[in-house]
Amino acid sequence: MKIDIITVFPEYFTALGIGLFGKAQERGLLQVITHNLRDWTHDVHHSVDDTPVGGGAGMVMKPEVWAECLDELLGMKAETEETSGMTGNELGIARHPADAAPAPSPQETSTDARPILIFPNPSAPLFNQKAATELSHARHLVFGCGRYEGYDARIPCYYRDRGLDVREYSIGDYVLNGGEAAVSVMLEAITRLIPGFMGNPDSIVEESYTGSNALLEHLQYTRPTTWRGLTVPSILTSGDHGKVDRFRRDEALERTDRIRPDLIEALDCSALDKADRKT
Ligand code: 6GU
Repeated sequence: MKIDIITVFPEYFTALGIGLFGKAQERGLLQVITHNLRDWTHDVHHSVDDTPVGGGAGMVMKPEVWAECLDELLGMKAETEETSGMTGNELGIARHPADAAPAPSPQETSTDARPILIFPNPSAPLFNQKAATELSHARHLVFGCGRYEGYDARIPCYYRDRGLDVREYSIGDYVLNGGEAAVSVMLEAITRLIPGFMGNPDSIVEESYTGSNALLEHLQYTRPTTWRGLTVPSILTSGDHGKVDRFRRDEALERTDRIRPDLIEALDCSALDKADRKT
């Protein structure tokens, strides 16, 4: 998978050389290129932002700089004012960035050689395991990290209108100063699902939020079985695999109901087995 990251803080991503992510790059499974957005500016101050049209606090990232950068990375021919036409914006009203086109199915993305453009945005739909799984099938991801109050809403709109798969995601209901932390979170969730990335592929099968279960995981213990007076549940040391499985399943259901009742509500009933207690 090829990954381009556009940011005004390329140093932020030096951490991608660490651990499994670094190893995956050495092995050629991932090719990560970080780009400094300021390299596409032409003014002496290398400015990437301007005040919001209509007033308000903060600064908004300018569309021209982003477009010069994205056109180059995506191998698209630059358009001038005269040739751009009025696509998608005939009335002069920019489409809201959250009004993203429906995401293609995983089957489509897995065979799709088109780059996928991803903009972190606190006002966008939530990034989740389903999105991570879908994106792990892509051949080329381009992340655009916004800073300040965000980026001009016409940027995602423009590339979507030109047939690109453009996604905007938030990573949670809180505000960050910029998209860099969100991109590193998304990248970690996506890349660990690429076949060959993990040392032990089994470890991604039984986790929370995966499979048809989408339950929180049961608790984990290692030796010693008694530590500072605390003992692991005796069923786990019984050697009875059927009982261990049942115990873990009950614990997963109980914890999910208590900590994330929204996941129980969303549970597919066909994912429950007969022995699952009604909660
Ligand atoms: Cl994707 N960006 C920013 N700036 N803040 C966020 C976020 C993204 N997701 C949650 N908060």
